[in-house]
Amino acid sequence: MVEEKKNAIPEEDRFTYEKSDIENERGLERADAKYTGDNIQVLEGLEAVRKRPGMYIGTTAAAGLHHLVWEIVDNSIDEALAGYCTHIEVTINKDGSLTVQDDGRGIPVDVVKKSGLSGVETAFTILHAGGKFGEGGGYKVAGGLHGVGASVVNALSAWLEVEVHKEGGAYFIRFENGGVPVGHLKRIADANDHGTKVTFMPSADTFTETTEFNYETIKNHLRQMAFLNGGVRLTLTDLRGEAPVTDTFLYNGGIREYVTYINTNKIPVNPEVIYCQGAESVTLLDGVTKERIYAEVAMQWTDSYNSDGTYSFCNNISTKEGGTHVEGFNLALNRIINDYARKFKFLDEDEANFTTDDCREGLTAVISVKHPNPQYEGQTKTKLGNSEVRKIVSTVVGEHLSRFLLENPGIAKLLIEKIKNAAKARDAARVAREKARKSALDITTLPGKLADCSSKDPEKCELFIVEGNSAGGSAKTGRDRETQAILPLRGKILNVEKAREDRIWANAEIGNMITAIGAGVRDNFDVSKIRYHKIVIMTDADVDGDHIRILLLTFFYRFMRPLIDGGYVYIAQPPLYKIDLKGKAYYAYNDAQLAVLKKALNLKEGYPFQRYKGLGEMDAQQLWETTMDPKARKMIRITVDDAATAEKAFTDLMGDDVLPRKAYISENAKFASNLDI
Ligand code: 28F
Repeated sequence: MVEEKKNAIPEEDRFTYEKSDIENERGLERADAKYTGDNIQVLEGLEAVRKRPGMYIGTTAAAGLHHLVWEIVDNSIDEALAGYCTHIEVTINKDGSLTVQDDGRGIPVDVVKKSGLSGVETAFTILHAGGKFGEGGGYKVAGGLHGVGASVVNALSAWLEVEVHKEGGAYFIRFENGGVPVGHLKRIADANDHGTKVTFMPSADTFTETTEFNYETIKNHLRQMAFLNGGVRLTLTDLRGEAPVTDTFLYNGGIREYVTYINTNKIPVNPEVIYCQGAESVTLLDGVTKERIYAEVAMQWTDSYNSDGTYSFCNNISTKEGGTHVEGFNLALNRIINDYARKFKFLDEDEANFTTDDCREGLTAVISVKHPNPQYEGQTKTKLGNSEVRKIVSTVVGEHLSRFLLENPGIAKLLIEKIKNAAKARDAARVAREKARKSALDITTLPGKLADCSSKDPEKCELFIVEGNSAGGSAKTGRDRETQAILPLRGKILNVEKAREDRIWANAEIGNMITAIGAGVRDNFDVSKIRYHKIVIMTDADVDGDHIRILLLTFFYRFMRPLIDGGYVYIAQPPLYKIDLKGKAYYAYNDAQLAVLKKALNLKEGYPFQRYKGLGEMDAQQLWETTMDPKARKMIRITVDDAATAEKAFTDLMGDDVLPRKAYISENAKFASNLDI
């Protein structure tokens, strides 16, 4: 690939380029960036990132590791949004490094006045360099920073290589130990294509938990990028296994296709996705620069009953806490639906308006705005604060939706009738909820089936929700009574995805869980009131058990979302196999472990072993020592790193089409991350 410079340039003249190399670069100015103050500052800048990575990427756990990927991919996406790149390839290499390659213009290779370095070296060594908007650009979201630029990736990489193809030449530079350039940007060959390729190896000094990229995580992110940036092709390839694994995403319909994807297996009310877009110019803070704000919305109602199917983004970043773009959308939705309902007598004079929730029942909407200078607010900085956005979105949606209803009276009728039913169910549910809430709040009515623990310190307490009475009995006997409570489930629980709210409140199993957890549900769910800091789902390791597990996860996702977001939900992992040898019992939790165990005990071929069919086959002692004892057990902690994926997973599962359900159940909970807790 490139003849490696044997040894890095000695410290003292690191920023002095050999004249020959530079002047041969077809008139590139000589970069005599001597060891000046700001170059020392350059190194200190990257050192600062290495010292406090959390400041720049939010966390050094797996989520932070993947932030490095998003940073580099974002730079290619920006090149695509500028109209110069159509294909972005992400490759997880055999050695664990990751490559992102685009076919854009190629990062500028000429020398940047201010830093005296090439554009490439500036982008990869100066903090916030190449920021999207002017000096020190880049914007902060999601706990860490977004758009901090590629220099943060460089600072947190054991090594990083950049190859730029531009104007007939191929240029290369390598950095090591967190961004120290090895040699300088060199022209290494002719090139008749164009683009930028970055390969980096995350530093194990920074990412102590894991430096292993997760294929699903990257795949979900690239799919979302492809939906949000219609027309850009994103490819992911994993070279770590025996054979390469690859996925390609290209959605020319952009967010319209995103809505269609989320609505897979749901029955639409309006067959084609309603799409609207608009833009407006604003003058930036400097009072001079005019920038465009773009807003686009795609929406489709389906036969589902949930009202939280709105996904909002700003500059391709998920604004999980919503913000002014969502407020604008809700305002328009509520106004247009109610005006139409009154105009065509679906609502009588004396009847109250539909609420926004009524209007959003079964609605999947994707709201994507592009803003030159976004202001984020909220707990995790994922709430868009720019007030001018509210009007833009409200106008765009208002105009388009009212036109759609007027032009499609048949569909409008179906929609309004669905919304009207939602309003009726809301009233009925409120009555039922009021009743359930009263019983849920006075703990004395704890369900009889709950074998509670004696400790009252939620941090220490765990609630095991156990499939079947026999396993429930063993769990009650085998548990640690001080900290472990048991709630046996009688068979399948109600599928909240397909049931209307009033039926949900009437369901005993659901009511028992709400009462036991003790923190209410939905908007008045208060995570500080939960009675257990671990909610453990313990079901059989068969398809029925998996189904019950997913029904429970659907319930938690729909009614106690902070429980999942806060990482309070776990899945118990009972052993699959047991081997008795010389009076001792050995357990294996999967086929691989069974093989290892057989070898470790050097058993003869055909030595008998037990395959557990259900929890009920274990006695209390075995259940305790294999699945409940904190010192021995292995549990999966549920996290939802991508709401839309989870949304689709649930509807895939709960949808009418059995195939995705079976395929889905057989895999582990897709959005869980294994942690030995
Ligand atoms: C695999 C990662 O980083 N692609 C990129 C470009 C193209 C230009 C550019 C990037 C600093 C602030 C201008 C080229 N020609 N892929 C990438 N492709 N950065 S990053 O310019 C950055 C400069 O603004 C580019 C003309 N204009 C811009």
